[in-house]
Amino acid sequence: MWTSTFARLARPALQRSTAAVTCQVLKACCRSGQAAGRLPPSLTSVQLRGQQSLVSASHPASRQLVRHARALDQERLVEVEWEDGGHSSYPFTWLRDNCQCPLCTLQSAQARELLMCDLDIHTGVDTVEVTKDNKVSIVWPDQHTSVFDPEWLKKRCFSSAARQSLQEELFLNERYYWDSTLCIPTADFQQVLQDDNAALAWLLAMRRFGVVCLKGAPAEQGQVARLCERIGFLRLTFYGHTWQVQDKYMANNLAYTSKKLSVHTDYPALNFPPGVQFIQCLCPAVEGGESQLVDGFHITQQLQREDPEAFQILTSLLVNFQDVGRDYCDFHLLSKHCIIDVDRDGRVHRINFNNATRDSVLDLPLHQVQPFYRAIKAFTDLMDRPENVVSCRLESGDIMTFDNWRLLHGRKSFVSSPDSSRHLEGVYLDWDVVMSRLHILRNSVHKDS
Ligand code: OGA
Ligand code: NM2
Ligand code: ZN
Ligand code: ZN
Repeated sequence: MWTSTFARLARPALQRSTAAVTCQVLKACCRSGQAAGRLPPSLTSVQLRGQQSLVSASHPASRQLVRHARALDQERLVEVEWEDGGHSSYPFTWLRDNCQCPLCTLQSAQARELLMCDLDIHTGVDTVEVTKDNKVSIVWPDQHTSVFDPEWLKKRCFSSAARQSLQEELFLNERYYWDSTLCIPTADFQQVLQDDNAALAWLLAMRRFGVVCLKGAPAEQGQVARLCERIGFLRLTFYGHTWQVQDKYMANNLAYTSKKLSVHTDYPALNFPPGVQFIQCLCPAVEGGESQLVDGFHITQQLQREDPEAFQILTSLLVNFQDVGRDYCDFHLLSKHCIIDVDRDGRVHRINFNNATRDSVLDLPLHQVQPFYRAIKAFTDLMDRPENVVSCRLESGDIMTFDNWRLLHGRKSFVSSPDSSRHLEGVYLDWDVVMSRLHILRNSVHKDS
């Protein structure tokens, strides 16, 4: 089911390439622990500008009924038996820590008021019972009473399967990897601004595929900022609230020339690079300037398989970046990153790579310099492999919205002409702000459904 849904969204230009896309996507799926070939249960389909798109989203919590609850004093667990015969266990300490009563929780902030100094991490329980309205009520030795909703408890079940599915629902870390056969997902700018369903579909697709192109925006300055307001707020950097990509005299960045930009992530000179980027075409080049997109997570997976030594080097050696100049104000940025950041489980988390701002300062012992170059070269060779690159020509008004921690993007050189000069406007956001809007949209869309 999910294969065909994906195939419709990422409709390959050529029929013969369907299999390749499907294959890549399934591999990515497997990596994140998802069974291959099945649509994750949390995904449903909606229409997005005539195309099928994947929209999440976890279903609203279904009604849970408790059949029985009891204290296991030896293990210091409350065991809940559900109506369907399943069981969940909750540690006494955790239950006391998370009492939802107005004394323990500041309800207006959904914040814990109970202090650590008042939490007895060795507490026992006096009684456990299921109330008439099917809640789990616990009386503690000091006669404080906690009452827990069954849905609230079920969601927080400690079993490995339940934790995995809740973490996926909360953080949406499942990604669908792609190659040159991707048909860039599109959405309608006006719909995204006006309709919560469309906005949710847009953000979910950006999270999962790393890129969505918005069509139908007026080709005038201010639209990317408007789009940020739809989400929350933009990320101010030394290049300003929004920034103008144009061929500029005495450019303070390679991007502000008409030269080729090899694929890169933006702003690794910041120690916390922007997570999301919107870039709108206000005026395309007369000649040249085509965009290239590469799925950085996909090529990282390829590198790990094909050249584990290079992968090891790029995930462990720190590279200096620098950015010096004047724009919003004067700046002199220094940072250090692994080119490939992985999380504690070894899964790729962020790519940090812009060849233009990679510093000539290289904090490596002599014997590591050549191996380091060999590793970067292996990685950039993968970036340049035609089967990994999606090329497109932005049309006037188009807004590319993408995951700047994952996507590598670049452009061909272009011919500057005095009467019609290429002009793009861009803006950055943090993933925290985008994810926050995503969670709110998901809740409101579900409430209405
Ligand atoms: C940039 C950039 C792309 C383009 O400004 O960082 O990647 O098409 N621009 O000019
Ligand atoms: N611009 C486009 O890493 C970078 O320097 C990316 C940033 C100038 C805001 C370019
Ligand atoms: Zn309480
Ligand atoms: Zn860029």
